Amino acid sequence: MTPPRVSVHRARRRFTALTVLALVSTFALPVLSASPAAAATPLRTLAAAKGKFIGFAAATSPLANEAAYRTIAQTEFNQITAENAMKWDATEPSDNSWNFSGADQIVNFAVANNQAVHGHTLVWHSQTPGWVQGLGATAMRTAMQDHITTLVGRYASNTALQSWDVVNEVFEENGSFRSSFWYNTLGQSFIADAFRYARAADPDAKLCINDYNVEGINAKSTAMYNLVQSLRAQNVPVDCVGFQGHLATQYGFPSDLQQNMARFAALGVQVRVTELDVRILTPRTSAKDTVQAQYYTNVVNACLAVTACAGITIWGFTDKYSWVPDTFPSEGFALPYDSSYAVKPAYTAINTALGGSPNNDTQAPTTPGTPTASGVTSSGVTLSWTASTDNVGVSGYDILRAPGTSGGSFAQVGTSTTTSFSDTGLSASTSYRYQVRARDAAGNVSAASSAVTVTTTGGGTGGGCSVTAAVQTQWSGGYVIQPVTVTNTGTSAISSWTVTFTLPSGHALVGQWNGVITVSGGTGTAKNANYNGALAPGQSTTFGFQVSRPSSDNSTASGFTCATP
Ligand code: 9MR
Repeated sequence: MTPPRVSVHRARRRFTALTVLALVSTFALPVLSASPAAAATPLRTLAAAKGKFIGFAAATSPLANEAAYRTIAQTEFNQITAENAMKWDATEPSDNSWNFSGADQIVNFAVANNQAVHGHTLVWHSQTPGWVQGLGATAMRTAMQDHITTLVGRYASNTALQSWDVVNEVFEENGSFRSSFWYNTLGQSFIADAFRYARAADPDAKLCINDYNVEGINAKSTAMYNLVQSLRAQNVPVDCVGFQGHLATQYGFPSDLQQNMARFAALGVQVRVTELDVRILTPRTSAKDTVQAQYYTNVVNACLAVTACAGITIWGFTDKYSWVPDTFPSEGFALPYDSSYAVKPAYTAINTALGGSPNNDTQAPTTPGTPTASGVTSSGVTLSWTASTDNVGVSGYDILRAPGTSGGSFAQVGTSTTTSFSDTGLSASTSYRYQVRARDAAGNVSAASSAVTVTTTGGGTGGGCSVTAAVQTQWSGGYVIQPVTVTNTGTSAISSWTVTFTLPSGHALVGQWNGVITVSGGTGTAKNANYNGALAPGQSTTFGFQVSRPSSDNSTASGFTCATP
């Protein structure tokens, strides 16, 4: 047995503007574990891969007016329930006087975003206008039939509208029928009648009975179980059972949720979690966020474990719009996004339980090492570089290329999941610059590495050489070019080589090794040392040098070319 939970239908408290202000300032916390919407795989993608829906209850005003709300609504969810817009007081406020504006708005949004709609709710004791409540038995039954026929009929041919809560909250906590005006006027037959009217109006929709505090196995859920069994035995078209899932961390998790779902599933009905939220006692803390996240995990796991569980609808998604604080003044923060639309640990929990690997990661990988070039030919080059590191893990590298030895702009020419990349299709005797940058799974991108300049060979045979150069390190007053790699790209040995490069004005050579470098005007000329001029075909050697430059200047030597005289 789960501990008793407080009714979700305690009278709503009306707040004065002053009270609301006081609450806002009491609740104004430093942001806890919330971060900008993670670049995680959306919940709807993950849920669909598991054959489940993941939905939310939509409020019409932010859906119409807030881009941030809409973006999350369409990106993350593949199912929508109208939080209030399809209820009786919204759709038929007086007898046969209809208002479908909110209902249509939600259905249209769902159609536009390839989402299923769950109609909520046809026959309920709450949010039903007084004109219905005061009717005698015959007129009340007729009003119920008219309401169901018109509302369900309106969307029956719309493939987005896939299911309805036909009757809602018909039990008391002890499992007896709720003493509502429906029951008191019509007796329990109103339930079977409602299902039959709904089936007649839409033969394809899944027809559900829905309630709260029925997540675990208890007197109320057992009464519901018995009713569903008995209705189905009488061929009443009950297809589905909704467990609302208004949970609160202070009452503990209904650990027999999965078992409870499974016993309903064995009756042949679909089950679903229809109104999930997990409220906490204010103030919000990270410890409470963690407990709340675990509850969300548990619900997702239970649904995944029961084949007949079609999916989960969260009752909203942002703490900005939640029924909880209005009903339970010292409780709230029940949803997976905070009131600024940042994800909370609960979001991460749902995403993870659905098989995603979100990490709320905003830290970019470190910058990769300057690429070095090898295997330079007349049309290609192989680049390799030192790996980046990342707090979560590097998922790959982008390879960027710019034309020439300076100027132009870098454009991405490929990606690699290793620390090397071969570029092909280059022009002979042409210079290119390459940079690499790293990505992580959350989409964070590192800075681009320093560039290496590559000059393709002339494409002929015989002696020839290529050169690549990398900036090993730099500071405000200078830099080191190392290694400059000279490769014999020909088919016969060479005995000497000459590399030329451009030194920007104000740059001066202050050190060199493994080569003999002279500078004249803005051109550097490097000849081999007496021990590294001889290179067999394919063989490489390296040299390097150090340059001083004005502290305001961050350019480096460029335009390396190689010749074999
Ligand atoms: O979230 C709904 C809130 O905006 C309404 O004021 C309230 C009126 O009763 O209904 C809320 O939604 C309820 C749902 O329709 C049925 N199950 C309980 C939900 C929370 O009260």
